[in-house]
Amino acid sequence: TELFNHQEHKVIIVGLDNAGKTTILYQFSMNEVVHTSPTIGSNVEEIVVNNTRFLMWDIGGQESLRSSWNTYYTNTEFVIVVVDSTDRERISVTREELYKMLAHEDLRKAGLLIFANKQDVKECMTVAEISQFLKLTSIKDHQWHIQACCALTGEGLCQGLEWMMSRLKIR
Ligand code: G3D
Ligand code: MG
Repeated sequence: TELFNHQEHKVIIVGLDNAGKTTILYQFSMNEVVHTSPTIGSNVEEIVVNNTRFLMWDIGGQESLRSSWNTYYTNTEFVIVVVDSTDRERISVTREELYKMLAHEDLRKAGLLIFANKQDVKECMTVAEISQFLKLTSIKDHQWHIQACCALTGEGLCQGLEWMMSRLKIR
């Protein structure tokens, strides 16, 4: 056990149902794609990267569960928002949920990582399009970063983690 490394950074993974949250969490925890089923309730994994420990909570994204996201906010250091880049119809719902979260007192200091997932799918939205839809450049009171990824292959996921690690260092 790591006696000197007791600090754990709490991360919540949010996003609409089917965005790829569970697949990302499995990639982080096992480094392989496993069959996933819809998240009912929540799921938590501890991920250790270069001696840094993240406790990642995968929070269900179905409409009925979204109203309870705020029960997870206490002590959260990073919010990972997973976007299904193929889902143009629901990106506005994601935007609504995003700004609701950012306005929450308990997330005042949280960093925001957006995964533009499913980049392997032809004609998906690009990072630039998603940034525009989500009005990311208007976010001045949170550190944020958007990362293209494909949860199925794991592409882009490490870069997202690296951004989180880089934010920890400059605090
Ligand atoms: P959720 O936990 O956010 O609800 P899941 O989402 O992780 O359960 O993923 C929902 C579906 O999207 C799954 O498909 C999963 O395989 C698929 N998916 C996740 N990431 C990617 C990706 O990067 N590219 C593609 N093409 N598909 C992805 P199924 O068919 O198992 O429901
Ligand atoms: Mg899930």
